Amino acid sequence: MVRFVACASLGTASPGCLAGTPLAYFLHSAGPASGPVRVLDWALAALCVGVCIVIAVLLYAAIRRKRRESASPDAAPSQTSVADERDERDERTANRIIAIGTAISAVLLLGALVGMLRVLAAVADPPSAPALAVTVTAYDWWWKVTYRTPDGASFATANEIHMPTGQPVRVDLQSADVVHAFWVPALAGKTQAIPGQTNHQWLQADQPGVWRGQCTQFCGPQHAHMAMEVVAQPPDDFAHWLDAQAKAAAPAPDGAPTRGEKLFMARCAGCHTVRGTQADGAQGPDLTHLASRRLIAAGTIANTPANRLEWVAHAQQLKPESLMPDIALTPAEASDLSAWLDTLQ
Ligand code: HEC
Ligand SMILES: [Cu+2]
Repeated sequence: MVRFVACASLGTASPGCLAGTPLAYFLHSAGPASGPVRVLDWALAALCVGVCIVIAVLLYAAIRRKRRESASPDAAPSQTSVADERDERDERTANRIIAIGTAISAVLLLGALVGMLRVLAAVADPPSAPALAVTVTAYDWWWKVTYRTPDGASFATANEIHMPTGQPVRVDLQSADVVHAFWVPALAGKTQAIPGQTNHQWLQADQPGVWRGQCTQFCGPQHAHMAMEVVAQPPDDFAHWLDAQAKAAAPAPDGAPTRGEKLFMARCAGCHTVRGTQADGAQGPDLTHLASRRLIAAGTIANTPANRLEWVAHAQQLKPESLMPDIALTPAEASDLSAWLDTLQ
């Protein structure tokens, strides 16, 4: 926790500093859509700490006064007029303190309101028109990401949003089932994904890097395992990535489907699409370039060949109630399938 706050407050995005901490970047800003929000975060945090300190001082003073009063019992009857005068004075002071306190609170709260409105206005629109728009559709419990290529075609990936650095990207946010919310703290505030409507937000990353995001609207048993990553790349690298992802899966070298591919068509194609094959299921993520992704199951596990097989066999243990069933395979089938999944680069 201490390391986390220290790293985040220094504003260092160095992976070494924050690596391994889920959503470690929520106190760090990596672009202009989140910068003003972060300033507001820290200002409000400072204000709250200030209020806590004032309350602590008041409590201390009240307790001390109580102790002093009980130590010196009421004045003798002959002194009542002096005591009355003191009470009156005390009451006047108390009223003054209440008035000043109310005024200070009102000014601070109004200041916070003005600050918030200014931040909302500052992040409402990107500095320039977004060159790229991606559609992010929330599903129980993963994210479909749809891109349009410069020549007008479109294709989908899952749970990993790539974007070029230094320019705003518009996110058109939809939901396929229930209400979800999309939040990549380092890049922008959160926006809800609501069935039947499209909400918009924009992201911009000043530097190349990978930032984690998370569903932030409770959407069912696997809500906590509904993360995604935003990968910001220099524009040239991004253009290459887009080209490669737009392509269909590479066919087998001799043209004939392998045993692994056939198995996939029989057991997986009803739910998953692999472009360039007959698999065109829409219930699960597009797997055309599965092996190129960093994580699977919506940011839950590293995308290694062993983990992919583990996921196929035990999805219900790794992500109970997820809409991917456990699929029992013999060791020979598993290795055939694995060999084919490896080719989906
Ligand atoms: C009944 C539909 C269904 C079937 C059949 C199915 N899947 Fe899935 N699969 C899903 C869903 C839904 C997800 C998303 C789960 C999540 O992350 O919550 C998923 C996720 C995955 C992922 C993770 C993808 C990513 O990028 O996160 C892989 C890999 C995968 N499935 C492989 C397979 C393979 C291989 C088969 C066949 C042996 C298969 N699936 C059969 C529905 C299905
Ligand atoms: Cu959720």
